[in-house]
Amino acid sequence: MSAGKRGALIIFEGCDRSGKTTQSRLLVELLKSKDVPVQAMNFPERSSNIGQVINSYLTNSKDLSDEVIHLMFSANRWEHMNQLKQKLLEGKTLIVDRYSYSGVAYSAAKGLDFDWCYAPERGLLKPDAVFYLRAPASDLASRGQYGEERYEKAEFQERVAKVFDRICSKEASYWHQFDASQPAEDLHAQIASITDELLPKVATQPLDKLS
Ligand code: NYM
Repeated sequence: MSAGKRGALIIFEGCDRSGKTTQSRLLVELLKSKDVPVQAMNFPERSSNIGQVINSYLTNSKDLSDEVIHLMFSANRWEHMNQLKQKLLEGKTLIVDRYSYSGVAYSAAKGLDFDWCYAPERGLLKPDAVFYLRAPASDLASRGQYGEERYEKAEFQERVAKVFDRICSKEASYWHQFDASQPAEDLHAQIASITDELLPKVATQPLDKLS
């Protein structure tokens, strides 16, 4: 990369089955084809010790209180922050499937206080853009059976979507909402065009923190 140019931190958010995984893959492939240094990541990152506890919880082999698992998800982001920062400063753009907002949305949907949920996220790197894939939970459910993991129930997902909507209207300056029920190629084209404008714009901006 040219001196002083950093990569962008781009997050995909949305309910389960909203197409985040497909869209992040398409965006990574596009950027690679343009020789943009890029890396895909996702949270939870299940390989660390904390990540393995989260995985046991999600696959129902372990029970933890709502508060404890919430803080584990947050700790899982914190334990990777130096690594993310370093990559961004080296000029790598990071395309991340889920971040702090999933942490808040899934826990607040269980009834935990919104501000309490957000508090441990303060100080983490602030994304340059969040691409929020939004579709009615009934549409998402009709894409096929939800899996076996915790949270994969239409009624719960509807509550999660409400919290995402609330965050989206509060953080409108860097959140971009998309209709997730449109064809994947159309969605990708919109995401690609926003990313095209974003990368040169943020390249010389300092990294910011969630406040
Ligand atoms: N999830 C994910 C949370 O509850 N809190 C978080 O902080 C994060 C990052 O984990 N149903 C939930 C949302 C998903 C589940 O994510 C696993 P994925 O993207 O399916 O691996």
